[in-house]
Amino acid sequence: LKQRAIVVWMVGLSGSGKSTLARALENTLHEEGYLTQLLDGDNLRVGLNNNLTFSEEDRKENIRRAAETAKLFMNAGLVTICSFISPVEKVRQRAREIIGEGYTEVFIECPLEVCEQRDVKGLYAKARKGEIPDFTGISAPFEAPTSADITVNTAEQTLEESHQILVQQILDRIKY
Ligand code: GGZ
Repeated sequence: LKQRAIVVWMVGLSGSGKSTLARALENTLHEEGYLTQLLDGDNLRVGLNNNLTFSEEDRKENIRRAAETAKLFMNAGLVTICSFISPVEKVRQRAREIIGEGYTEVFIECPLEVCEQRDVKGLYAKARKGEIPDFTGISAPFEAPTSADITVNTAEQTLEESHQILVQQILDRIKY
């Protein structure tokens, strides 16, 4: 297999562009002939993690299960792309410990104000009205990563620019 398996762990607020960049990264890596697996908060919470809420405890468990699952795929040789808010340093540290050497943290940086203006799914408006409890950035904490391996800024760059940076950085780490 002509690839180094790693876990690309994407961190960022709702609306920062994580899922979009994760899917785009997966598509490009496919085109380049790499085998990948995508794990996304949105879809893991429908299946494997469907008993979990957004309480601090449940987010911790969400990330623990995601990290354990990612490790299985990584050890099977796949470039595993994970897209979870992963809001606090403590849970990211846990993911880093579970996954070990291949853990590659990517911060999808975007100010809360910009995410809130985008409000793609109308969740921020609902959170402001108190209709969604524990909403990250509004009524639940988000600690910006301070030790990310790669950072892209979707407020200052176009999606295409962020994508290109990400692809280049990841290819450098996975190609022989
Ligand atoms: C944050 C929430 C919440 C609350 C629902 N807080 O942008 P989205 O909608 O499509 O993706 C978000 C997703 C976040 O799930 P994660 O598993 O990534 O979160 S964590 O890592 O913190 O466990 C958002 C939606 O779920 N969503 N309620 N209260 N995001």
